[in-house]
Amino acid sequence: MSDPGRPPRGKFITFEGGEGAGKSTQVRLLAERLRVAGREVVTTREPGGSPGAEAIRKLVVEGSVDSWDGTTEALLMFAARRDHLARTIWPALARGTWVLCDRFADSTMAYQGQAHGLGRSVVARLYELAVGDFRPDLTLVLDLPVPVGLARARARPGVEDRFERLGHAFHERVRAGFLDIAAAEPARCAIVDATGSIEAISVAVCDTVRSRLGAG
Ligand code: T5A
Repeated sequence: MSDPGRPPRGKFITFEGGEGAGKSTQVRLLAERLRVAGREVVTTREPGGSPGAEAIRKLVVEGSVDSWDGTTEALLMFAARRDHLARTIWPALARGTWVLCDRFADSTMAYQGQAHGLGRSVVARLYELAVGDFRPDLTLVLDLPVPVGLARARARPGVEDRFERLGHAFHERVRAGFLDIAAAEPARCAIVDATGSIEAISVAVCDTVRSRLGAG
């Protein structure tokens, strides 16, 4: 039974996947559909999503590939995440707003933990310190072959970022990392085939939100 003295907690939905998987596109489309259905929705992203975290984003996403090693990257990601949670995500959820987030901690597990070789236990310890026992209500893992995602990312306007310049093998490890996470936590995660049209993927995303969370 809900506590009448406390506002309802919104849902926290994260979108994960490799470069160019279509996360930003699908965050925007799901937000539009939820708003039409009458929900308050905040869209946000990682790294970033609060002024402090956006400043950290600039440090990690820009510059040369070897600016940071995997450990430093993971520490920066969790510093940004802590600020993002405290200033943006948790206050919105407490108001009953739904929060749709373009990447969250599974990206640190896949990129720094798996692809950079930092290891699952180190990332899990940082998670515990920065995030505690808070978890997304639903994580949509947008999955597609690495060359397709990189081609999409490179075709969009803007400058190629540090991570896009890492090699094919790195991005294959990232993809495997996300699939491992989804296999290990099937109650939280759903894999969405991201190779189809934007509209077909949007329908799959909405169906998953409806079946898992009873809305969308
Ligand atoms: N990172 C992040 C870590 O290493 N550790 C961490 O803990 C975190 C949080 C920055 C980098 O930070 C790393 C991972 C990243 O490399 P970012 O800026 O969010 O993260 O970079 P990406 O997530 O890679 O952003 P992209 O814009 O490349 O990918 P999206 O958001 O998945 O894709 P989207 O929606 O922008 O689409 C890309 C292009 O493809 C088109 C779009 O129109 C767009 O042009 N597109 C499609 N085209 C055809 N068919 C479809 N179905 C399409 N869907 C989208």
